[in-house]
Amino acid sequence: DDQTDRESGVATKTRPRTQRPPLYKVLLLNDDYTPMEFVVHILERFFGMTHAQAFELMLVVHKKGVAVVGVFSHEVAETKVAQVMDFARRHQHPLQCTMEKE
Ligand code: NFA
Repeated sequence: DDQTDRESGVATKTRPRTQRPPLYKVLLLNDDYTPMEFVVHILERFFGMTHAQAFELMLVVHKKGVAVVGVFSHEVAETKVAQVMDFARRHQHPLQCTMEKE
């Protein structure tokens, strides 16, 4: 991390770039059929939100069409999406959950 100028011999500090793994946004999409309370339950169960937090975010998705419900590593984001999609399918709701690189 110390760089020495070849001509002057002056040492200067360069900041070593720290590698951080990419993060992924998990998105929840609105639809006309999934019950509001089911969405609230998903946000509590898989995203660790309180009932109040979950209700508030469900309303954002309902009103805006989509919202970020969390930001995770690729592996964790994939797991969250799979858990939501599987739970929705098992309850025969059309709820959609996707992920995208931040
Ligand atoms: N729009 C749905 C309804 O009115 C509720 C909903 C919210 C669905 C967020 C999906 C995501 N029942």
